[in-house]
Amino acid sequence: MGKGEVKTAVCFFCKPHCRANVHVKDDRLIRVDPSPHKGCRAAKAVEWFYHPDRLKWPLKRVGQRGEGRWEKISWDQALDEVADKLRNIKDRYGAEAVAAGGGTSRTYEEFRQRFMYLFGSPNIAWGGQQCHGNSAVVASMTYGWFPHWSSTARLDRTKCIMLIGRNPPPSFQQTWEGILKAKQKGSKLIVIDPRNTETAKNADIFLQLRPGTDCALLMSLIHVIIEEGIYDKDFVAGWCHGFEKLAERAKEYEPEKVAEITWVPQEKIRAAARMFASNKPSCAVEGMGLAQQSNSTHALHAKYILSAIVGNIDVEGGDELLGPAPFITEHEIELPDRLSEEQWGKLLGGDRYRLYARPGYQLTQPHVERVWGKKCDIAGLLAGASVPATWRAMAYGEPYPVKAFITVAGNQMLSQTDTKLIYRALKSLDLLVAAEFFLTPTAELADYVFPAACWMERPHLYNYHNVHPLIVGGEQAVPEVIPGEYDRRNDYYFWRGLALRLGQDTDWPWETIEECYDYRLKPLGFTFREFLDQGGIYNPPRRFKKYEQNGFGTPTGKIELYSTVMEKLGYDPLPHHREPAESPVSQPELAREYPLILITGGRFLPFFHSEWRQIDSYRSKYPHPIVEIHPDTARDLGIDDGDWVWIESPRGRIMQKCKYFDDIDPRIVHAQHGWWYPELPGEEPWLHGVWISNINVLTNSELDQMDEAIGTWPFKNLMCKVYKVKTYTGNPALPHSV
Ligand SMILES: Nc1nc2c(c(=O)[nH]1)N[C@H]1C(S)=C(S)[C@@H](COP(=O)(O)OP(=O)(O)OC[C@H]3O[C@@H](n4cnc5c(=O)[nH]c(N)nc54)[C@H](O)[C@@H]3O)O[C@H]1N2
Ligand SMILES: Nc1nc2c(c(=O)[nH]1)N[C@H]1C(S)=C(S)[C@@H](COP(=O)(O)OP(=O)(O)OC[C@H]3O[C@@H](n4cnc5c(=O)[nH]c(N)nc54)[C@H](O)[C@@H]3O)O[C@H]1N2
Ligand code: SF4
Ligand SMILES: [Mo]
Repeated sequence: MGKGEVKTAVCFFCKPHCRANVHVKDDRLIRVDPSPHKGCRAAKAVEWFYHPDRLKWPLKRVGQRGEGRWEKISWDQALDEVADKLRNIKDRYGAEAVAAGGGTSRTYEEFRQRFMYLFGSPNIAWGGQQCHGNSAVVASMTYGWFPHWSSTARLDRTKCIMLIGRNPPPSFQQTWEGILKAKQKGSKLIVIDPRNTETAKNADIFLQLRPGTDCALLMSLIHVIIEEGIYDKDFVAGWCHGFEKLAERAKEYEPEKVAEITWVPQEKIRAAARMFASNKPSCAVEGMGLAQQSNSTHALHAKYILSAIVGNIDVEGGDELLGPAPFITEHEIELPDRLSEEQWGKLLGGDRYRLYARPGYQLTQPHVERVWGKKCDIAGLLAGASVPATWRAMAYGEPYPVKAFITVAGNQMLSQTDTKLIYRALKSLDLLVAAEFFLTPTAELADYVFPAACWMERPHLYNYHNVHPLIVGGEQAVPEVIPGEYDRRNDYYFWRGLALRLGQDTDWPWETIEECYDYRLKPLGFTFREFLDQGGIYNPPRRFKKYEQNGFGTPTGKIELYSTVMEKLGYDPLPHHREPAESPVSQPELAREYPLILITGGRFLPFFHSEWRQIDSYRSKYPHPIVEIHPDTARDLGIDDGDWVWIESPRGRIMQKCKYFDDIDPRIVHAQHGWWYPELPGEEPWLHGVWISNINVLTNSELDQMDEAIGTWPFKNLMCKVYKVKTYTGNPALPHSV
């Protein structure tokens, strides 16, 4: 027996991305030291790593798509065959007929971009439109940078924190720890959420709003702050563009009127405005409750304006604009300018959601680069093709056919909007390739599945898309390949493998990811190994008020309360409330049949999106999907606590288990996302139970129901009805696990 070792890797089981100690002996994973964060999944790393369902070899489909019959093949054969097919599709339909995507950032996304741009396709369709990508783009157009909330140290200096649709106890535990500490030091907490969550219960002021009305609420806060003259007059005069026009617009949002729109009492609106403006530095942190709306651009713009007029920008404890890290950034690796403008013009959805496409990028990015002095992308990496538009191109060939899709680290059948459309799209393809850990419902529909190395099996240099200067490094702890046992490779190997076979050789000089990291760290004067040996963390001192030297990275060099970018793109330059595309107010007819407002996907422990459902020690404790319903509503509908109920929207119905939940308005229900049943068969029609409890069977994909400038799909403002699932005593007709 060899001697045990401890290696430090960057953990990707969840968002803190801790450097985690991985104990290894004779190439076997022994354990990972869990972090102190509540619900740390690293404690289950061994159960996850050696789970019998984890993919070990590349698989090639035999039989019909979705039939669940696979042949084990080598990496070389799989890469050769996929590359051939991609070449054929490009020859026949053009490079844009190949799209690529993934989910929340989990891997080396920069190489997906590099591969695709060099291949000639702009169509990268991932989740950024509804998760942080939209925040980053709106922040870029307003501030010329994205104030990133990932650091919690800054909360030490914060006097008032406003959480807008963010519920950190289950979603960002480290942020929650920071908030609790800040509260102990006297910081105020304002929470805006339709549910009275643990977060809300800790708030000094809780604004329990109607879903999808955040923009009206935030504009009303702005109204009060301007009306009462409690904004930062010097900062506004010196550094903000368009205050007069903003003040004019804000007049429309009197608290009296906004109370009706939002269901938030006007006194609370006034109190929150005063608290936020008078306890400084304050900072406003948005979450998916704000970001996943059909009016997300305006709601986000209003949030950024609110912070700006009280003078919170780039001050310690406020909304800090930290700038990029001084190394070769991910964006420099991506090579977006190698794609011709002609090909950029084909970006799916780019003509409609222009802020999130090339036009928006071209209006914002040069100013970002002017101020920060390098190709650091805030506006661009996160932008891309409209996801629903991409599914439509696959399913219907409109506006042109998309014939191949490569998904790395995404489970779209569970995580993206309108599962029926996605299913139709994936089934229409000539080629679906997935790089995965498990045979998810999405991977089950693939032609080739590549077994990916996980975070313990790969090195990583983590900087979260250049949004801050912090760099974290971790080493590979466990081998990717143990002959005869498994043959996994990291996602860099996958992309480079395809690239080399498709004539991109000169652009991929680094044989391994470590070599690429050596190259990226050169400006800092050390190699990747040296960086790890020094402790693997680069965290330069933060500097504030940097705009005093170079201005802000926007077209006017000021914070754009009035957005010249939006104006040029043909959108309203100032925020306005737009009713959710699907709401009792915008669609009273529909509301007769679907009377309840549906919000989806509020985070909960221990799960992370659709992952971990096959891990017995978790599933045995959390076996079922939960829909929260107010007891009054449930009783009226004859539903008991714990009953299985159908949740139905105009798109379809699924079932979850009712939990009586007092802390929600009786007119709203909240359903969990990410539920599939790995224990059910993988072949069609089962697809591991993807149609049973998956909330995205109910969400929508009509292009005119998405946010107008970015294309965000609204996960948090829809309509539904609920009713009890029929059961017959003594004969539970449902599958055991359900
Ligand atoms: N209705 C509703 N839907 C939602 C949300 C909601 O609130 N409501 N939230 C949305 C949000 S914010 C997001 S970010 C998305 C998330 O969407 P996804 O990221 O698609 O969700 P996951 O279930 O985490 O799927 C990721 C898949 O990638 C695999 N994977 C993980 N790491 C790696 C890796 O390093 N390499 C490879 N090759 N594979 C890997 C995992 O096994 C998993 O199957 O879901 C969205 N879906
Ligand atoms: N345990 C766990 N942690 C996770 C994840 C996970 O899947 N599981 N996913 C990670 C990812 S990718 C992300 S993006 C983050 C997301 O984490 P958060 O940003 O916290 O997002 P959610 O939990 O989706 O929603 C936050 C709150 O928004 C509220 N909300 C719903 N509709 C509205 C609305 O219209 N307005 C307002 N103001 N609030 C509303 C919900 O009630 C919920 O309490 O979590 C990350 N962390
Ligand atoms: S599971 Fe999450 S909290 Fe635990 S070590 Fe990994 S990143 Fe950190
Ligand atoms: Mo996300």
